[in-house]
Amino acid sequence: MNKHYETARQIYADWGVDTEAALRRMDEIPLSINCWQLDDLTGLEDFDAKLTGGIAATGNAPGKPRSVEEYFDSLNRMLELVPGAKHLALHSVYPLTNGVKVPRNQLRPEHFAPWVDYAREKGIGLDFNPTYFSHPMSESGWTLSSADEGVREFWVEHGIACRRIGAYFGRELGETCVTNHWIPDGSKDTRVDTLGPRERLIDSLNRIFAEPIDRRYNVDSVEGKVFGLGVESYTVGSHEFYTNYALTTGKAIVCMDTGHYHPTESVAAKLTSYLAFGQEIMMHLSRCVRWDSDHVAIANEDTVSIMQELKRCRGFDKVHLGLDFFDASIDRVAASVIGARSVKKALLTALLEPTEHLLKAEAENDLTRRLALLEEFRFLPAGIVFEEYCERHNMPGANWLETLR
Ligand code: RNT
Ligand code: ZN
Repeated sequence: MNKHYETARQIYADWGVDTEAALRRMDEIPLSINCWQLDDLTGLEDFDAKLTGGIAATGNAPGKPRSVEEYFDSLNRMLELVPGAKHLALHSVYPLTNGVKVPRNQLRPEHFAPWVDYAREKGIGLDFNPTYFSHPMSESGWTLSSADEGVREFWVEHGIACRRIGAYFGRELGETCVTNHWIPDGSKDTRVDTLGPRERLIDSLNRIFAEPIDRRYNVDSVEGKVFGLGVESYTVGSHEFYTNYALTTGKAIVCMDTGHYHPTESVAAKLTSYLAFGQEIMMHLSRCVRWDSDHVAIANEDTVSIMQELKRCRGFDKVHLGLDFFDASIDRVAASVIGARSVKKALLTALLEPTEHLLKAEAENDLTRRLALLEEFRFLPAGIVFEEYCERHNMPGANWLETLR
């Protein structure tokens, strides 16, 4: 036990918080780590692949994997530094086929079978993402909402193929897979017909989700967005579009990426409007610096507020926590570790919050006390409890970077 833990435990106990219960809860809430931070979303099919679709990994830090072996080396080192329950979120461009190139609309569970073995060995779950970009068929900038029936059909087939892979992950690993659908479709300049693409997208999604799949194995999420690079004026799959799709069809849940809103919009503030309707939510925790920049997630106010909201409304069973960032300007393994550990620290901070005191002050309309306590609780010693958490998982604490280096 780290020498400060007992003190921290006592400080929290004085506020009626059981640190041991919080540590147990930490192990029940998995964090889905995006596999694509480790290689700038290049994938395992083509190490020269170019990223398209209005997203970008900028920077040129050394150490980018140049082979499947190097990729796994990065992945292993990353997983060894993130304590507690984890999923790995894969993208469809990470199949393990011994160099055989499989068209995206023909991908099958067997192309990801080694990932299931890997996940089992590491004791983690798997999530999945179809890749509706970085491909000749997405070059026009339109995929599931394309006016070209051939293009649309190809991507519908891809979506169907990916859901089946997600269901395979869930069935094999006994842990629900979230398959997240994000498409780049939109327009750089003013779009005149904004309805047509949205009607086509509804039709494509309905076709993708037509096959019933047991929700214990796979849940699909749909991810909206404000804009992308070169797609500044119109985005077919907006937040409102997917919210309506999810609520009216029940075929998918909404994925909220913290980088996909107007800069002053708070994702934390949106959550209970979904939970009040019994909706599940997928989260892509990221950090937008001025725009959807996909900077490494940190334990800033945005992240902490999301965790606090979920703690206060007991929403953790309805919300899947995932990461989504790709920063190539710093060491890629360290970037992944920093993002994952920061989100876990934010989660622990929220789990340790003496929420009962806040609720009581609020119920008694003692607004002075509510604000006074909110401010005091920011600086309770959650960091010491996190060190203890790392130690119990046989992982380094605050000095983890030395281990990695
Ligand atoms: C893009 C979306 C999407 C991607 C990943 C790689 O703006 O955030 O989630 O980042 O699929
Ligand atoms: Zn995202």
